[in-house]
Amino acid sequence: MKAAELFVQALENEGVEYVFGIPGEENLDLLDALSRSSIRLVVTRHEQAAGFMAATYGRLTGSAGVCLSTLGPGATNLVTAAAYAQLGGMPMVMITGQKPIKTSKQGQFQIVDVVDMMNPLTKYTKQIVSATNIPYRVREGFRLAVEERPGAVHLELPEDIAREDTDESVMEASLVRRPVAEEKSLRAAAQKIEAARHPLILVGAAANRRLTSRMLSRFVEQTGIPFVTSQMGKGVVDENHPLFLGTAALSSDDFVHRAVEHADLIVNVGHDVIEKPPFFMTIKGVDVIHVNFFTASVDPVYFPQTEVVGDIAHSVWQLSERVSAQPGWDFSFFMQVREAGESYIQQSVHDDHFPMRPQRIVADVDRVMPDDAILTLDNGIYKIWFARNYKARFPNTVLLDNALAAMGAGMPSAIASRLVHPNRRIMAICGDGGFMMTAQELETAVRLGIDLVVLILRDDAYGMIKWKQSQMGFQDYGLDFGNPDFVRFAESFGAHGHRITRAGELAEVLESCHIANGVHVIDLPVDYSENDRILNQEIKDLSRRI
Ligand SMILES: Cc1ncc(C[n+]2csc(CCOP(=O)(O)OP(=O)(O)O)c2C)c(N)n1
Repeated sequence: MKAAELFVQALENEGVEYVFGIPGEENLDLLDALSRSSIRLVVTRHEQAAGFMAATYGRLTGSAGVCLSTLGPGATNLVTAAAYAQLGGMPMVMITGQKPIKTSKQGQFQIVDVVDMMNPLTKYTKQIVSATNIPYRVREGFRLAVEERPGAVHLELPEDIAREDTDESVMEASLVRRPVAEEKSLRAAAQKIEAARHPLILVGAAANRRLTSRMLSRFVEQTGIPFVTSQMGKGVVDENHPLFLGTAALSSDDFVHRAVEHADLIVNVGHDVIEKPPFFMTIKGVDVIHVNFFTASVDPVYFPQTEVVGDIAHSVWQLSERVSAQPGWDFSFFMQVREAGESYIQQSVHDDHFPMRPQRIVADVDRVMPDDAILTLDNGIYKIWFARNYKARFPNTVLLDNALAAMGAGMPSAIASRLVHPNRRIMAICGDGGFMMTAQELETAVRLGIDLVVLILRDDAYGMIKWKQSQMGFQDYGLDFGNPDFVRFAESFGAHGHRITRAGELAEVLESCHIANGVHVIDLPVDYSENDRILNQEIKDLSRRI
């Protein structure tokens, strides 16, 4: 058989269901082999979007998502998605083509050293130089992509190698279990937790795994210790739980930070320094227990005193076997924080102001999304509002990127989420800036015949940067733009377009879009004029009064 066929067999052997991407002439042998495989090719309109889709597939399933591009320009278009997967800890394998490596008559046309280019953005980047290497390169690539900490992998399959004849066969995965934490560290951590006066659990990105979620929910339930989350730790434990104190969406001075400042011990589960963490290490006298797959890297903002290193789900389970609720624990201040934070959120759920303010938008979205629904957030100022006000109930139901924080991932992530979860409610939330970075994928969604809701928060500007600009005392400059008519834009793709004209309409329109079939794009004018006052002053002042 041809090497390209062996390559596709190796992908099938890894359980690959989808390949997202844009083939070039250098991938034609691979494409031909794919056409006879069990794998579904999802052709996109930009390689970056294919990468976002593959990464999201990986994030949701724990198995590597796969994307494909040609050499040179196709591969350079994958760069942002590679960084997205790598920083976000999402398993993804990128396959790129290349000119023949043995003899080529085309000089340097379109040649970029893609393997080198991917080096800082991946866990593993290799050119396949012989058909014989395919089984082990593919196996090693997939192994590394999914292994903690998951990330991006790149394999380059040159045209002449893809065409070689081979009689190699694929390699099977070995049975492997993650190492678990050692007894002494578990005992030390358990003793510290029981001896503390105000212990607090902080849930981070690496805890966003199904089994860890179960174990952590049990730990919270059993011990009664309150918890807060980072942005990418949202949903690991049900945020409607009475012990949930909030998500750290702002860097400091939100209600939730008052709880963090009050804690004398933080059990930091699944912390990843890639996420901007709440700056608790500077708090006087605070003790931090790091529960993670790896030891904490030395960092000026993070230097825990105790480390419980090993499979996180196992460590949390073991801690729950060793820690019981203590009479000396005092959570009364934490409960005041929860009460104050919650009633502040509730104040704006009926705000009829139009254009709508973000707080009411979050409340309306929350109302129409059932517990297992998935929100995929692009990057803009609304991300802060959704992170702090929306209640996620299950792991991986709020797919936001607080690692690379790249604009443009919102809609492609929603498309991939739909392929993984055909029966859940799925909604992309995008700013008008971020949406337009991958808007062409509306065509992909329509062509796939999927049901999808895309909510565009339209302020005709790069709102997040405007907020920072005003916070830093600069004049309003350089951040406004015009927009297409999003309703007609959507319709031109064969999608349905909707425009919200008063606050009361939003929940109703969202509900009807979710019930209807097809792709729905909603143009929602948003008023960000209060962002600065609220995020930088009001929340700070109110939270200080607790
Ligand atoms: C690819 C990329 N380019 C630039 C930025 C910097 N950036 C962060 S948020 C933002 C503005 C987002 O604007 P929009 O999508 O309209 O959302 P808004 O903040 O207005 O709600 C920019 C430019 C980024 N994070 N990613």
